[in-house]
Amino acid sequence: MTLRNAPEGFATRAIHFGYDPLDYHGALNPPVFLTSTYAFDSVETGTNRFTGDEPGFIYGRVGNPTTSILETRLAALEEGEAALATSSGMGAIASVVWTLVSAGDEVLADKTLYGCTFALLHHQLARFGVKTHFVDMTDPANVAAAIGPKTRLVITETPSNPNMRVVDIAAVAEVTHRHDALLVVDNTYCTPYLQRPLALGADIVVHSATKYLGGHGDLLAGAVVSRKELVDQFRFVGIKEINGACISPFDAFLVLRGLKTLALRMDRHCETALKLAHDLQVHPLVERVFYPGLADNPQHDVAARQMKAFGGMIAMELKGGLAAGKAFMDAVSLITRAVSLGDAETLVQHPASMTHATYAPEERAAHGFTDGLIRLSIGLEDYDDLRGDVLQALDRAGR
Ligand code: 4LM
Repeated sequence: MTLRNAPEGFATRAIHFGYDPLDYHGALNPPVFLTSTYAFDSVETGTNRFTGDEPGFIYGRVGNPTTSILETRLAALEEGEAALATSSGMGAIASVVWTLVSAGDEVLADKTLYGCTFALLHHQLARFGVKTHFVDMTDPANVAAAIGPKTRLVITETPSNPNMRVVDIAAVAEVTHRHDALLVVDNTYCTPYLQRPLALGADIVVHSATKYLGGHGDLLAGAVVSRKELVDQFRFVGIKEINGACISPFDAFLVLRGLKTLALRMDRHCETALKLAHDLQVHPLVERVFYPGLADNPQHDVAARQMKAFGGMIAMELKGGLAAGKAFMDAVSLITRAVSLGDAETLVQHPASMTHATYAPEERAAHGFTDGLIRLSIGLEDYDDLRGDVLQALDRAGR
């Protein structure tokens, strides 16, 4: 896919692309168009907009001028032709999946995914005659072995939620395309600042914009970026006719505001996470740290090749297992006990009982994460304060 607006750098595009204040009375920020419907100047215009013969807005479920600015900007940042903003990350994933699969099709997914994505693919699609197979995509040979003539979609997150496994996007894209399937990459953990899956060969990128893109824990949003032909289908079939998961214009405005500082925030998230991962790795109470920036991480080389930096998420297991993990989480004071990620505040949560409670205990074991795993979303606080809280909580957990 071609890079739109190529001469400008990432941060410049994140601040400016797709909006000229002089088109809107000089307003520095885009107006929020709070309207559900749009007037047609004649029946003919309305009819032509419905057939697609004339450009223009029809109804808020399929488009809004504020949202369009966000979509143009996200497409430019992900190096895609077009984007669709949605009401949440699950809205984005559901729009893609429900638009593209039919009864009898199969989906191939990586073995660890965000809990509700797993639930959609494993529990819900099965009710409609679509079977999902899960394989460990950290080895692309497993994709080659499991993909078949019925495989419509190959789906992965990288790094994966919650245990930070890294999948080689280019290698999996190559296998996927040999079998005429489409590769979907959930780029929530990285954002386009750290990783651009379309440039690596993926067909569709999905996001929970609730996380780093919004960046402030004050909205729910999602996005899909792909070729225009596919994005049109997600909009006019997925959102318009299947799930109605359109973003609110005000939330689109908030995501645009968040994007202005995305590059700055990601640099800080990554820098702090790398420091903390190193400090945790040598702590006597810590059994294992899952962070692709650590040199002994099994997928460190792939991560270094396809990511600009290693992200702001860390998972770890403590030596005392689940009991020590719970004691650690109850002992933090600066850090907030909460699910979600990508906010200014550092958050800690327990995947087995929270974000990944959709996996049955035996599924958690089969899919490779333990009940003792703890997940940290590293915020933007001063490093010494964050480190101090982690150390005192580990100290109390170890007593
Ligand atoms: C969480 N995650 O992990 P909405 N894709 C990924 C995600 O992590 C999430 C979604 C999609 C968490 C939420 C509670 C990789 C969500 C779904 O929550 O629908 O915007 O995104 O803590």
